[in-house]
Amino acid sequence: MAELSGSAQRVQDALTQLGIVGTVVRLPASTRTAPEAAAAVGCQVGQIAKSLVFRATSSDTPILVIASGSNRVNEARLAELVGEPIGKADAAFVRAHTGYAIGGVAPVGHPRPLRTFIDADLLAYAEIWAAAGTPDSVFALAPADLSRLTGGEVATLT
Ligand code: 5CA
Repeated sequence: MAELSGSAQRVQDALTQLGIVGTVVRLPASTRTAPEAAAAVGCQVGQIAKSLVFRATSSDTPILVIASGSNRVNEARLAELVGEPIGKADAAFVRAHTGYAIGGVAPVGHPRPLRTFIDADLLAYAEIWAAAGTPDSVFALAPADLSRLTGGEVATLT
C-alpha cells in the first residue's frame, strides 16, 4: 500500500483514536469529487459521504454537512435547521475550519469540533466511503459510526 500523506495520516490517527477499525486507503485514481471517488472505489455515488462546509453568515461559523454523493444540499433547508442564513464557504474558510483542502475534506480530525449535520439518505447503505484528507484517499465505515464519530445530527437535507 502506498504511504499516507500528512493529512491522510491525520485521518487514520483520528479513526484509530475513535476506535474505528477502518483503514485509510490511497487509490491510484482521483477521489476529488463524489463521482470520481465512487468510480475509484467501485461503489454507488450515493455511498460517497461528501463533507461539505457551509458558513452560517450571522455568526460567521462553519457548518459541516456530510451528504450523500448523489444529493444536492438544499441551502434553504439547512438555514432552517441552523436558524441562520447560510452562505457558501470559500477555499480558505474550508481549510481554516477543517484543516483540509477542498477535494479531500474528511469528516474527522478537525482543529475544533464543527456543528455537523448528516444526510439521512446515507443511512440506507450498509457501507459508505468518506474522504480521508487528500484527493486520492478514502476510508469505509458504517453510517452509524459516522454519527458516533462526528456527533452529527441526522437530517433530511434535500
Ligand atoms: N473527495 C471527494 C469525495 S468524498 C470530495 O471531497 N467530494 S466533495 O463533494 O465533498 O468535495 C467537493 C466539494 O467541494 C464540492 O461539492 C463543493 O461543494 C466544494 N467546492 C469545490 N470547489 C469549491 C470552491 N472553489 N469553493 C468552495 N467550495 C468548493
